[in-house]
Amino acid sequence: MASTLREKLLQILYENEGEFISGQKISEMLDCSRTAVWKNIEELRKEGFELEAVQKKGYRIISKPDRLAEHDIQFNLKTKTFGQIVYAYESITSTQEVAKQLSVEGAKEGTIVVAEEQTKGRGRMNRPWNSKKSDGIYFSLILKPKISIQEAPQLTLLAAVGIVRAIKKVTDLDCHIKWPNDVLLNGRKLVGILTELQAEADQIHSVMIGIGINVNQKRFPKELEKIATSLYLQMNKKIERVQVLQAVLEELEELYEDYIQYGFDVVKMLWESYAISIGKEIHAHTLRGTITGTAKGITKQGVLLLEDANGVVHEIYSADIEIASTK
Ligand code: BTX
Repeated sequence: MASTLREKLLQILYENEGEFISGQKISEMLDCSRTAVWKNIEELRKEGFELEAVQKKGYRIISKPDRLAEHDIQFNLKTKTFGQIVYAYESITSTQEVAKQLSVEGAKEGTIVVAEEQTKGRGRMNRPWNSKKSDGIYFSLILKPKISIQEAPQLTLLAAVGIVRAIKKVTDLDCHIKWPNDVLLNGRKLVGILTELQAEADQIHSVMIGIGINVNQKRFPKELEKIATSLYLQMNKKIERVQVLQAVLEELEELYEDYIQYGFDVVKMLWESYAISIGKEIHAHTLRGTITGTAKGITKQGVLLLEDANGVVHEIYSADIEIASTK
């Protein structure tokens, strides 16, 4: 909801995108002086908005800064609940931490927490997630599904499918999924997904899906150079992060609604169509050691099935996957 004069002005400019709107008309709509309009226009310019002012015609928006603020995310967002409540930060430790706190306090399903930068962004097993300022998308989505704890890993797979589809829509790039949570582009990690639960006994209170998408990084630190990629590195041009985030929220909501209504089957089928590991020989590095075998597929719970050389099929609940061959 637009509240300050600046936000209301921005909303008017957005709604008239491409067209001029006179200072007089804006001042009438906002019930303020033309000087106040002009002052707020200057404020927006300082924030990085490019605004054209032409005598007798008025103002119009030329370009907006690539930032992930509440208003930018919600403008033209075609969802019912996903992203309709936004907590946006310049810099925080981890969006997952804030999302957890918010869900304890009763945050609604679909609420998102987004940050321009994370100082302690993390992946699974507390591994760090590189979250450099303004280059990537770092956000957490709060869900309250009525599913069992055993079914929760399905949501990681659902998220991966939604992200692949959203990236295809915005960039026409084809990503692949490596079980359970890697979205790869040309064999390199483009996206990381971290699913965490708040639950009691077998009852889920909330699920926090943390998503990190590499968008405009031009380079990565040395340790990630060979394993990470960004949309910029693949396309050689900057991509508007808001556009990617909106597409991700829209795809996720659509899949999630179907999932809640009809179950995991559709997600499973789509997931398998994007997966690169199925049918290949892989090493599954688990906490209890490494198992090598052929990836057969996933179960209805989203568990990976791995057949070893002796024909024994292992159910893999959590592991890092390394593809051993391309046969
Ligand atoms: P993961 O454990 O599968 O991957 C973590 C590993 O990925 C790291 O050890 C490192 O090798 C590599 N890595 C680190 N940063 C990047 C990067 N930017 N691009 C590619 N590879 C990288 C993946 O965990 C789950 C990551 C979730 C991140 C989101 S961001 C919003 C939310 N908040 C938060 O703290 N985490 C999630």
